Amino acid sequence: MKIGITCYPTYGGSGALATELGIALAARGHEVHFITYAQPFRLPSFLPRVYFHEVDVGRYPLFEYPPYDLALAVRMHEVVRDHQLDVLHCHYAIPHATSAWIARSMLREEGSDVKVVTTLHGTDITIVGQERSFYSITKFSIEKSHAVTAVSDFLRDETYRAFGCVGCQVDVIHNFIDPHLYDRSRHVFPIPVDVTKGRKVVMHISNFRPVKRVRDIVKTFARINREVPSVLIMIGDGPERVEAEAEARELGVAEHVHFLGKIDAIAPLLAGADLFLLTSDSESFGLSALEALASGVPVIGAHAGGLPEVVVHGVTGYLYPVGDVEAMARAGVGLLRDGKRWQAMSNAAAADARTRFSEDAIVAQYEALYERTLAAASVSSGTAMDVLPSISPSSSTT
Ligand code: GMT
Repeated sequence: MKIGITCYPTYGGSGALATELGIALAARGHEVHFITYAQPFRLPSFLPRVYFHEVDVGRYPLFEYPPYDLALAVRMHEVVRDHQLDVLHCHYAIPHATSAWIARSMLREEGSDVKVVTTLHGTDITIVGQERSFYSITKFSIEKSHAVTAVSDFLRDETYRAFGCVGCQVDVIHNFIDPHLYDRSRHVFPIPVDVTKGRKVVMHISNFRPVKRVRDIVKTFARINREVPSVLIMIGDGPERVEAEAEARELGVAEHVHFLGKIDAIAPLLAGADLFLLTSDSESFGLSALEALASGVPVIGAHAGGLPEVVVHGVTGYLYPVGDVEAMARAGVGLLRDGKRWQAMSNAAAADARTRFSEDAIVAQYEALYERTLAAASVSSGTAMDVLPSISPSSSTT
């Protein structure tokens, strides 16, 4: 198949997942075309059958807000037309699925077509998509996709609840890991020993947006550090980083908290971690938590959104109510002090991640979805909406 993938190229789970999917599809013989405004952060410079098409928004003095969605639609239209793509796979509903709908409308005017698959990742449904400014276009764009997937049961149910849905179909296809890459025995931990000084390594990776509650990460760590000599390695960057730095200073642990910034290759870092923290307000899946588990790192975090579908409480980690940093820290201290229990949980985490979220099985689910969508479309000469029933108006939210 020839597949176009549009995602946010910036540091974050949806871009990471979309890129890993594209790479895996190309390895299985498909032709993959990334269409976005910058090279996705996890995309290496060259891979066979993988192409990158940059969207140029240009500059025009009249535009205080350059219309990226239109420039994206134009690029999608060109790439589908010039490379005869079968499928446009949009990751994160807005504006990607909206632009795909425009590109498809242009193609149909010319007598050709493309199938649109949209994967919902999280805040496109739970936060941004429910804002008044975006609610109706999010709903429209989901409805106009030929197939829609969500990365967790939680996110599928939240889509039905928030956008109203009678008889519509959102398929759950979970995020995945490459078991070979996230194997702690394969890596050398790149952090110099004079940083850790024999201390336990607690880790967090995110884009430091408010939803991640990174101050709770520091609060939890500070409590752990009182009982167990440890360091906190913070990977990523974003608007709440300064708050996290301030929290570390206020709690007197700044010398043990290391902010490394945005790092693409996280497997070697996870391979040296003893504990991973994810304290988000809401987390539709928690790809970084899955990458930690696959690396044999138990996860402690918030019982929020789809995270309980990834972390098995008491088996591969521990989950507590959002904001309960005391309970999270207690669980962390107990685990870090008990080597035997830690090893059992580390083994269980690595095994469970491989059993339920392995790349091969999950990429095959996407391939099957593309094939179903193309087959359904080929027996139908009608509109996109003939393929799958659409979300219809019922409950509202905002
Ligand atoms: O939805 C977002 O906030 C963006 C996205 C990202 O790019 O970071 O994160 C979401 O998608 C990831 C990949 O599917 C999930 O693992 C994250 O849980 C999810 N983030 C939230 O729900 C906050």
